[in-house]
Parts: sequence; C-alpha cells; structure tokens
Amino acid sequence: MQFDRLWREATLATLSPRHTDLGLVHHGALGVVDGRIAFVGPMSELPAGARAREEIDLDGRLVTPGLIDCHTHIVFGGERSAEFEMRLAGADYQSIARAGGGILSTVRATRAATEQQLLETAKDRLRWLMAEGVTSVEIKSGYGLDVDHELRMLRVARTLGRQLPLSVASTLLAAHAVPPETDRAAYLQSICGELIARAAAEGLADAVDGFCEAIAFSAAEIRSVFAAARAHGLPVKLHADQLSDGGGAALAAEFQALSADHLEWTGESGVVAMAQSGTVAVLLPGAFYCLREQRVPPVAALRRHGVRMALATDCNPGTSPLLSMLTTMNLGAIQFGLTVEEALAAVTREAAHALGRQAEIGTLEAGKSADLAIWDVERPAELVYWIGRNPLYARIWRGH
Ligand code: DI6
Ligand code: FE
Repeated sequence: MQFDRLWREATLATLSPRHTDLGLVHHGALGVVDGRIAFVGPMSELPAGARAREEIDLDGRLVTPGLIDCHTHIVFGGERSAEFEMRLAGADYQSIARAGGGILSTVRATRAATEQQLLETAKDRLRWLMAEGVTSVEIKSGYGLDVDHELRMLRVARTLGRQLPLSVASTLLAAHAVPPETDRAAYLQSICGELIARAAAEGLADAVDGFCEAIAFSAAEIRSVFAAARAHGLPVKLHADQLSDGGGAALAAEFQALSADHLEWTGESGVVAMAQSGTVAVLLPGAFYCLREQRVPPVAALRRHGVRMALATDCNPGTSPLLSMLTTMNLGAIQFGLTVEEALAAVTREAAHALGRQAEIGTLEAGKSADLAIWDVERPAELVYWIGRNPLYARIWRGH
C-alpha cells in the first residue's frame, strides 16, 4: 500500500461509531491517499510493506477528526458591541429586538456592506475557528431578509468554501425576522415561493432553517416554510425553543429535520419526537452564556432517549460573538453538564450528523475525508478543560 502521507506514533481519538467512548488507539497510524483516510488503526496492523511519500512521527500527540462548527451566522456586516453594552446596563435581548435593534440592525449593516466586505470580514472570523482545528463549518443567511440579499449571503458562503481550505455548508435562514419594509404575509410568501426555489435551483443552499420564537415566526408560519423546502428537496433545521417553548422541537421532528438547535425550553415530548425522527440536538452554550439564561437544555432527557447532541458556536453579532470551538466545548461541559466524551463527539461525529454529512466527515474511519486536528496535549480531556489555551499542533484538510 502506498500512502501520500502517513502519521505514526499518534494517539488517535477515532470517535468511531462502534465505540461509546472516544475510540482511542495508542501507538496509532493514519495513512492518506488522495485526500481520504486509507488506513487508521494501531501501527502493528499497518499492512506489511506499506510505504508513504511522506511520514510524520507524532511522538504520541493526539489526533481527532477536524472540528465541525455546525451552526454559525458568521457572514454579517457591522457588529453589535453597543447593544452588548445596553444589555450590560440592564436592557434585555427581546426588548432591544422589538425596538428595531437586534437582528434588524445587523440586517441594515449587512445590506449596506459590499459583497467583498462581507467576504473579507467573514474570512477573518473563520480564520480564528480554523486556528483551533475547525475543518468544516455551516453558515446561515438571515441578515438579508429579501430575495436578493439572502441569495447574496448564500453566494458569499459558497465563495468562502471555494477560497478557504475549509468545507462550508450553507443554510437559507430567510425566516429569521420580518424585514421592516414588508408585511409578514408578503415576506413569507416570497420565502416559500421565489426564494427557496431560487436557492435550490442555483445550488446555493444545503438546507433551510427558521427562527421559531415569539419574537420571530410561529410554528404555523415555519410549517409553510418547511413544506416549501421539502417540495424543493432541501432538508430543514430549526432554531427551536430558545427563549420559550413554542413546540419547536416537535415541529422539527415532524419534518425529519437534520437538527433542532438551542432547545433550552424543550420538554420531554419534544425530546421523544426528536429521538424518533433522528433529529440532532445542537446545543449553543455561547448564546446561553451571553444572554445569561437560566434554563439549560434537557440534556438528561436527550441522553436517556438517545438523541445525538452536537455543540456549535452560533457565532453571530448579537447573542454569541464566539469564535472558539474549544471554549464552546468548555461551556457545554460546565453549563450543560456534558462529559468530555460527549463534548468531543459533539464537535465532530454528532456535528457531522447535524449537517447530514456523516458519510464524509466527523470520525477517523477509512474512506472518509482526511480532515484532522492534531493536538499537543497529554489527555483528550485537556481540549475541554483549558480556557483560552490553543494546543493545536497541526490542522489537515482533505489530506493537506
Ligand atoms: N437565534 C440566535 O441566537 C441568533 N439568531 C437566532 O435565530 C441571534 C441573531 C442575532 O441576534 O443577530
Ligand atoms: Fe443561531
């Protein structure tokens, strides 16, 4: 067997689905051919006579799957630190939103920005994620709120995927807020008609998302958006039960959503519905932390019913200006009670499921894309334990 590259003396955290733990392999080897994993396992099982163009001795360093941030709003204009200061002075997120700030202030800044500005500012932010071993990211629209500006955001996401060594999944989140110049019914009609059709026809979206919340869209409104997505063959995701229990988790499950995200207010019946539909729970501890929320997602119930749990930054200028998956894991463990094994699976294997990309990424298994993060740590738990230390030694995307 001839590898393009072979890493030896690695501690592999394969996150292989056969294991309920991290699937650790000591004295491991990982060989790559054409950007894909061709061998992963103990060095003692390397095929006899295996050769490699390039061999790297890792001296026991930890290798994990490249990290996956499966929920971001990382393309946007401006920033909202002034609103952050208002919240520090006692204002709350919903009242700022109702007064025309919040999401709508980012909509104004995003529309005013050139495509080049959106691209450059998002690139800068993505580089922080990549510096901590992120190899795949999901990017939502939702700050355009009309046909042209939403499609423009999706195009920027696609361009980022072409220009950076990173896999990008793009999600149409037109149902994020009602734009100021349009009434609800007309806006919903444009989403369910022209917008979803064009995003699908132009290959700009991998999924459709919505914000199901008292300050955004009702379950009935989201249902019409999801029906249109389904008609165009696009899978769905949902911002569900973040600030109140609006039945979002059950609605997501009804449409076999890839994921339901946030879930602070989700009750047991929503969890059961998600378990039955195989919908992943994407937990977003950065938003929980920044909004000083008190009610944590139902982690015990998610565990009990076997719902996969992913963690993501939710990077956005309002509720989660967070550009660190390592910090996200720490927050998920401290605030939500995830174990180290759950936190690491949440940013790799389970995040891949949340994107429907589990055949390609998320574990170290032969045949998958060779997306790796190599770490200078003694123990896997250190990736969750340190706050503000980045022990990344190398980041490999598609074998390079
Ligand atoms: N939930 C969130 O946490 C973000 N969007 C959403 O639907 C917040 C977006 C923002 O405030 O700009
Ligand atoms: Fe979000």
